[in-house]
Amino acid sequence: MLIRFPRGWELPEREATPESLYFSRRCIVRSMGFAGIGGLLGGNALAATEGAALYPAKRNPKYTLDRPLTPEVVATGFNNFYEFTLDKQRVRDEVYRFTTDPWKVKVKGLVNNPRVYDFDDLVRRFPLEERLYRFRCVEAWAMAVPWTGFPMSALIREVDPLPSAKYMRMVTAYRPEEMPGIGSQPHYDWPYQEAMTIEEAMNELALFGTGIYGKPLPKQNGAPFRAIIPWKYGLKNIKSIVEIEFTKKRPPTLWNKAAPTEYGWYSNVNPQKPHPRWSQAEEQIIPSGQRRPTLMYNGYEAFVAELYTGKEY
Ligand SMILES: Nc1nc2c(c(=O)[nH]1)N[C@H]1C(S)=C(S)[C@@H](COP(=O)(O)O)O[C@H]1N2
Ligand SMILES: [Mo]
Repeated sequence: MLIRFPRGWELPEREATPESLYFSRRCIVRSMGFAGIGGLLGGNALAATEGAALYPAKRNPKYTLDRPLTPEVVATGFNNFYEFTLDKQRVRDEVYRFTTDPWKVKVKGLVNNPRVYDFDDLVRRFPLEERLYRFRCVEAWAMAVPWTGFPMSALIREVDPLPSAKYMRMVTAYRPEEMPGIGSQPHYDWPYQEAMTIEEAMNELALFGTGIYGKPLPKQNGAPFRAIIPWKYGLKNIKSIVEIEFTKKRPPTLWNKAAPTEYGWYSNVNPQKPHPRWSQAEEQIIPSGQRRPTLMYNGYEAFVAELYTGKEY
């Protein structure tokens, strides 16, 4: 993984939508309600009213931040999604071929209720909420994002893992014809895969994400369905998930397999554990470049420390 800090990160004027403008637009949309939006958008009425019914989801006030939210234009314009390109500022321009509707998510392996969810059903089946979380990439840049999604635990309870299941594996769509980065980086072990223990996935912080900034996920952020695991490095937050499998054996993961000394299987945020080529003691907030001390478990120690007591990762 290349470190490319957004030093001197500058936005063209036309893209720099002030947050205040964005929020007032959102309020207008909300006050128009169902009929207003459908009427306005004509042909797109169905999609628009569906979106209006689900987004913005109610914010869960339990999860608070110690820093301002990252501007939307930054979080949706500076992305890691290697299936498309390694150039973070070009991901959003390379996703146009990627089709995310219809979308199915297959849940299989050691469960009592294996099933295939249609994303449109999935997103209605489990109540959505908004949470403000810190987000920390292993490359040492950090942001703060309003995610929409639902706890992984809700889906896990429904599929009901067998007692022998210990791990949850997640797999990204593999579509070389829509994802130019797969062909240009054949040395990675595609499809992108991630995994965690079921115990970790049952933690209240772990979400399946469907939205960001009060709207459905844009493709560059992992539409329509991704993992949000705020105490782990960004690379664990796998995007565009098509398959979830419950296993007895620990599944391999793309980055851990590619470079095990650089990207641990657990990849919990830890200021004391340097990457071989850089310190993790500090992080750089995007887009300002402000430096802050990295927090143990990204500041979520109170929620997750007990998962790891007595263990060495
Ligand atoms: N499928 C897939 N998921 C992925 C990645 C990727 O390259 N492919 N990159 C990861 C990394 S390294 C980071 S930092 C986050 C970035 O998420 P964002 O673009 O929404 O900020 O996505 C993670 N999920
Ligand atoms: Mo990352």
